[in-house]
Amino acid sequence: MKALIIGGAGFVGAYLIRELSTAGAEVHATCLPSESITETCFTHTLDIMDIGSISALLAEVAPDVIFHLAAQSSVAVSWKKPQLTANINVVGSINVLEAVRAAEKKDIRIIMIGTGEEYGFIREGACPLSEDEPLNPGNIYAATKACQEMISRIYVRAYDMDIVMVRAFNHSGPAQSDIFVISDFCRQIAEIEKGMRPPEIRVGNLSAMRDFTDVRDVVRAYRLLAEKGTRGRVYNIGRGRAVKIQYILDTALSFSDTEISVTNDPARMRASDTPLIEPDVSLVHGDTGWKAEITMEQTSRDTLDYWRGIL
Ligand code: A2R
Repeated sequence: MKALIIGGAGFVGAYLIRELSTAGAEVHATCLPSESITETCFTHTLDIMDIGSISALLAEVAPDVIFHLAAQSSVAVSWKKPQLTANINVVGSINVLEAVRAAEKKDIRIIMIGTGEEYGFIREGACPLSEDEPLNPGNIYAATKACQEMISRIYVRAYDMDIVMVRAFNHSGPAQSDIFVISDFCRQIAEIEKGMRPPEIRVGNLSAMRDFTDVRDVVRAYRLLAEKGTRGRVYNIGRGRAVKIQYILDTALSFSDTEISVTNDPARMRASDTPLIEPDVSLVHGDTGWKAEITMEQTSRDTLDYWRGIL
C-alpha cells in the first residue's frame, strides 16, 4: 500500500506513520512549512488551503490511500477563531476532495477523520451511540467536522468516490497535548514528583463518563479501515465502554508513590457536561475485526512515563 497522510505532524500522525510503516506500507506524510516530521517516511510540505499544491502532490506520490488528518483540532481555538476553523476543516477538506476528483483517480481511498464530538447534545438513553444517531454538534469544531463528513458523503454519491468516514472518540497516549484529560493528569503528577508544583492535583468534573482508547489502537483501526472498510460508510472508533473521569484520576494516581491531594479547579469545569458519552463500535468490529486492545491503565502508565521522561 502507498499511503499519503495529510497532516502527519500532529499527535495522531506520528503514530499512524509508525503503524503503516510496520505493516509494510510506503508512507508519505505532509506537514505545514512551520512543522517537521520526526518519524521515518517520505515527507512533503503542504498547506491544504492551496489546492494546486495538493494536486501536484497527488501527481508526484500517486497514493493508493489518503488519510486526511489535517485540521484545526482544538475546540477552544474553534470558539476563538471560527472562520479559521471552518476554512481549514471544511474548505481545506473540500480542497482535498476536489484535488482527488480532478485527478480522476476514483480508486484512491480516502479515510476522512471526524470526531465523536459530532454527536454533540445527545438525547437521554441514546448511549451507546450508533452511527445512525442524529448529529447535534455543541461546538464550532464539532460542527465543522460534521460538515466535512456530510460533504464527503456527497462526494461518494455524486462522484462515486471511495471515501470511508470516521468518528473517533477520545484517544490518548504519550506525547498528547496536556489540554486532554489523561495527559493533563499525568503531566501534573510528573511535575509534582519532580517538585515543580505543590503536591496537589487540580481537576474538573470527575463524574462525567467518557470512552477512552489508546492512540495506538486508533491508528490500527484507521489502517484496517483503509484495507477492509466499506466505501461510503461512517464508523465510530472507540473502546465502547465509558469510564468515569474519577477512575482515570485514580488510575493515574495509583502509578505514583508521591502523596498527592485532589483539588477542584473551576477553570477545568465545563458549563454543561453531558453525563455519559459512549459509542457503539459493533460496525467497525463487524467490518474489520478491530477492537481496542490496549487497556486504559496501560495508556495512563505510558503517558505518565512520557512526562517523567521529558520534564
Ligand atoms: O495547527 P498545527 O500547526 O498544529 O498543524 C496541524 C495541521 N494543520 C494543517 N495541515 C495542512 N494544512 C493546513 N492548513 C493545516 N492546518 C493545520 O494538521 C497539525 O499538525 C495537523 C493536525 O494534527 P493535530 O492538531 O495534532 O490533531 P490530531 O490529534 O493528530 O488529530 C488528527 C485528526 C484531526 O482531524 C482531528 O480533528 C481528529 O483527528 O480528531
